[in-house]
Amino acid sequence: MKHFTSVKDVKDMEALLQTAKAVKQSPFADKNLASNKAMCLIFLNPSLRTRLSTQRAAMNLGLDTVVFDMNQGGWNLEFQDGTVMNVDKPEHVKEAAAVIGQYYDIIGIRAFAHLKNRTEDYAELVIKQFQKYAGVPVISLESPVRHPLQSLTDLITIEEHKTVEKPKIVLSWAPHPKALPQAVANSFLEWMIATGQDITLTHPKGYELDDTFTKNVKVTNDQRAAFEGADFIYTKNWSSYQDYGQVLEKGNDWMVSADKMKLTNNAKFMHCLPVRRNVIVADEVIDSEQSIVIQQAANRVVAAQAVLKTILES
Ligand code: SN0
Repeated sequence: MKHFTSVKDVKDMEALLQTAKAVKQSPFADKNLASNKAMCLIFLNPSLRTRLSTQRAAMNLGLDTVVFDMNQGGWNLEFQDGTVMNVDKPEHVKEAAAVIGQYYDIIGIRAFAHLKNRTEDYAELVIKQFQKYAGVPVISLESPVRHPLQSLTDLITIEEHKTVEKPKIVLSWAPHPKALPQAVANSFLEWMIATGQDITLTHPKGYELDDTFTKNVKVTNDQRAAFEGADFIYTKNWSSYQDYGQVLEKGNDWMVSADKMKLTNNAKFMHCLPVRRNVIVADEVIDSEQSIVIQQAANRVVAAQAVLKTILES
C-alpha cells in the first residue's frame, strides 16, 4: 500500500485486518519499525481523535510526528494548476507538497468539504494534489468525500463486537443544527460494501447520498423499519448531496432515542464523534451499555497504526 485515501488503496483487506488485530494485541511490538522516519500531519480543519490517535499510533511505531495547522502560520496555498497567482495565495501546492515531501516520509492531510460547490468538493483536489506532488505516501485524515481511517476503525469495531456471523448494520441519518459533510457516511458505506456486510441506510427524503456509495445498499426512508432487528446502529448527520450543503430537515424526529433502540436486536450504538448530545442521540442511549462510542474511538489508534505499519513495510 502506498497511499491511504479510500478503501480502493487497500490491496489486501484480510491482511490489514490481521495487522490491526496484531497491533491491538501488542501495540509496542514494532517500536523501532520507523526509526529515523518522520510524518507530517497537516490540518486545515479542527480535529481531536484523528490528530491524537494518529500521533499515538506513530509513537508506537517509533515514527516521529509533526502536526502542522496550515491555516495558522502556514501560507494560504493555491491548489488549482495553471492559475495566475496575483490575488491572495502566495504559494502553490506544487512547491509546498514537494518541499514537505523532502522533509517527511509520510504526509497526512485533512481538508473538509466547503459544502458550496459539489463538483469542486467531490474532486478532492487538496489530497489529490498532495498525492501528485509530494512524492511520498499520503494518508487521508478526512477529505471532502471520505474518512477512511474512521471507516477502518468502524470495521474493526464491528468485527470485535459482533455476536452473529453477518450482523445487520444500519447507517442512520440524524439531525444536526449545522451543515456537515457526507464524508463519514460515504466512506462507511464504501467500506461496508467492500467487505460484504449486510448494510441498510436510512435517511429522510432529500438526504440521498452520491449513488456511487449506495450500490448494493438497502435504502429506506422509514427509520423505524430500518432499526428493526439491527445489530449495529451507526448514526451520523450529513447535509444534502442533491441540494448540495443544505440542511432540509428541522426538528428531532430522527434523533436516536431509547424508544427506537428497543426495536433493534439489542444493537450496539456507534458514532464517529464529536456528537451533539440530545440532537443526534439521546443521553440515555449514548450513556447506556449499548453504546460503544468510546471503544470505537479507542480503535482509531489501532486503525492508524495498522495503516502506518502497512505503508512503512510496503
Ligand atoms: C466532521 C464531519 O465530517 O461531520 C468530522 C467528523 C469526524 N464533524 C463535524 O464537523 C462536527 C461539527 C459540529 O459542529 O458538530
